[in-house]
Amino acid sequence: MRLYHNPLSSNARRVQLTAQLLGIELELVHVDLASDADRRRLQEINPNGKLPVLTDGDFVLWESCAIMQYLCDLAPEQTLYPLDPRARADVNRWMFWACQHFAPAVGVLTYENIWKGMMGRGEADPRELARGERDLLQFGAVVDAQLAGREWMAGQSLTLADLALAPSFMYIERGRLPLERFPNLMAWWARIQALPVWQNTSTVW
Ligand SMILES: N[C@@H](CCC(=O)N[C@@H](CS)C(=O)NCC(=O)O)C(=O)O
Repeated sequence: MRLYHNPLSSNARRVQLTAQLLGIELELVHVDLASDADRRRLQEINPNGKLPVLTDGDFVLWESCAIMQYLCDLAPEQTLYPLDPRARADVNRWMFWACQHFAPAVGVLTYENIWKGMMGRGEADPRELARGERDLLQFGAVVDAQLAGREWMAGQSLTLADLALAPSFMYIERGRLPLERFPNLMAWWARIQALPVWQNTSTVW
């Protein structure tokens, strides 16, 4: 199986974390999002022009969380994606939530504080910073409350719920994400960082 990715992509990292924990080897294909030729090739396999994309023979799959779930479904005996309907629904809930709410709030701050300057698009916009901070504080409080008395987002073992959320923290410092005030969240983040698989997938940047 091939994974089209870029080491700076938090969405691609979700998939790499999952694959490594499942012991599934992926052939990594580096996509340079600044290259027109790479962009054209990416568009051919994902009409959204976004990473990550998985190919498994003639099967092409995009959307990071769908890829994570597919990999788990290929792995017998895996524990990252429970089979029990309620436990699975709980994990699904946090995966959708991470994509729909948490990651976009992080994205506002990482764009304003990191990518905008790198792309020569000017200074951070104070209104956008305020919007990102407001949203992230709201959603950070939800994570903090969920982690009270729990080691991991969906209970006492690591699941796709954690792996969907964790890559949003890649840029906690550079993106100036205001999350230090949440003790349960920060303790979870320390547990994530201690995972060998987190260290194996870390970017040099
Ligand atoms: N919902 C998608 C989001 C994919 C996405 O936004 N990927 C980013 C990299 S982290 C990307 O390819 N951005 C390039 C662009 O938007 O032009 C997923 O979870 O896979």
